[in-house]
Amino acid sequence: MASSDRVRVRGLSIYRPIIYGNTATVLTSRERDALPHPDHTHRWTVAVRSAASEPDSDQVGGADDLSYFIKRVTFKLHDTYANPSRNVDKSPFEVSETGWGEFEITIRITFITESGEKAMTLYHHLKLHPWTASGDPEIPPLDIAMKLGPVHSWQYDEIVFNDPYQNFLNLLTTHPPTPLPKAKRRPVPFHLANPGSLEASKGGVPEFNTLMEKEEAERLEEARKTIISEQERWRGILIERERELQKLQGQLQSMSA
Ligand code: SLL
Repeated sequence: MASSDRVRVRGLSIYRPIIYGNTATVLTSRERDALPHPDHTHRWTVAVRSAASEPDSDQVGGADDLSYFIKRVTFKLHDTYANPSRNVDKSPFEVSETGWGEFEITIRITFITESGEKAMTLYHHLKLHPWTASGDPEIPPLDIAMKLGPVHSWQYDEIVFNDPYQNFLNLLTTHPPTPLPKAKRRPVPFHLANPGSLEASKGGVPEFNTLMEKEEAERLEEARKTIISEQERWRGILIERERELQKLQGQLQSMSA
């Protein structure tokens, strides 16, 4: 390695888009019978993948192999699982299991040694049950869930490397990420597409696209406007009540005078 490789390129940032999350399906009664765990109801896969999907694939994301910069992904499962800490040292960075319950998975990404980067920790709530009406805590029965098809819960993120080492930067630039499609070719991940409805679960295999960022910005802007108008409304109510208080205090004073 040339000594210039160990030089950091100051002021430069480079990122790689990833997704992390899970897919889950309901086990058929035949599949359940074949398992050593009769109480297991679902088969699921938790993964870290490139954000872009292979065209016409039934998999969310994963068009690019991320092992050129990721050395290991550790998925820490619930303690009810045997060997809950699962190390995956090559692509695809994923773990498939069966089970009956949802829980929080800790995902630790270790980068290749040459990167000089610290490991990164992400959290994902394993989702088995379909997206239901917002605020509705009810879990649809398994036969209905089975008809709705696979459940998808994926989060888009960008891993940013600041002041990268020259050799790591070279490595990254020789592996440009597959760009996301500009327009919607497939349903976007359900909870973003249609927060709330059971129908939203029927969308098929979702895909991330560049429009989603714009739509997210629009949702944030909408929320900001709602908050400002609520603030205005409450300020009005406060002023009115204070006026009333003053009036009543005045009356009280003149009565006791
Ligand atoms: C719950 N807090 O009560 C969660 C825990 C644990 C899930 C869920 C399989 C374990 C095994 C499994 O699904 N664990 O194979 O014994 O909902």
